[in-house]
Amino acid sequence: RHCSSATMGLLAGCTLTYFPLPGRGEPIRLALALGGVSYTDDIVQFKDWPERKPSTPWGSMPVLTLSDGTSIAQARAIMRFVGKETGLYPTDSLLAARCDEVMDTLEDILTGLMNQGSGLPQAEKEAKRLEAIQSGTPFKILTKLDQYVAEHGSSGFAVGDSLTIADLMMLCSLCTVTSGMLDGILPTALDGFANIQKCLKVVANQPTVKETFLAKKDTMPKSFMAFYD
Ligand SMILES: N[C@@H](CCC(=O)N[C@@H](CS)C(=O)NCC(=O)O)C(=O)O
Repeated sequence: RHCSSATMGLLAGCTLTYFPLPGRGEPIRLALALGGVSYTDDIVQFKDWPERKPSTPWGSMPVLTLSDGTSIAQARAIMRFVGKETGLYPTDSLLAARCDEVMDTLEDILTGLMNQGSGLPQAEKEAKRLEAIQSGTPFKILTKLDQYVAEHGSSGFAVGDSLTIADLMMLCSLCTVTSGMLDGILPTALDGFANIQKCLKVVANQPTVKETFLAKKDTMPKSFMAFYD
């Protein structure tokens, strides 16, 4: 991994702006930590977001701001940018496309579940979400993702034989699914996906990932801590 390029290059002194949540920001925080980048973790409290929103590129977070003031938004665009700078995004075009496939699939799963039952009364929303994760489209996509990582990754990594940004997003998106933040989805919802579980365990136990999570164990959802004693 080319940590020196990250420390000396474009990412030096950057700022990551996001909510006080793992969500879409945590995989970027992990990639920066793994790249040895010292960055400012700009945490926007929910009450302050309406004021900050209009000044962001797309009215959403995460946003990465470089030391010269350049802003980049859209979580997966930031992931690829940081991944290229830190050696966590494959230089091989096909492997890079495999990472993109996994990340786009994770986004489909997450938004698919979040949109499920939106606008319905609480009990109906929860029933819709439960059905989605047990037999609906998100379940079908998860079943395919479980096969995909077995086919395209090895040693527990989602793609290829080493850690990539796809692994970091696997861990953070899927622990968000089981975090309790999505009403109606149980902490055990993903237990049946053996290849996915293996990947989550391997990624969570990368030393820098473990150290990052344990440092904030009091505020991280339980699902992110399930890999440690
Ligand atoms: N496609 C965008 C979605 C970003 C997004 O929806 N971010 C949420 C937080 S995870 C947000 O900013 N919500 C507040 C809002 O939309 O006002 C991305 O991947 O970055």
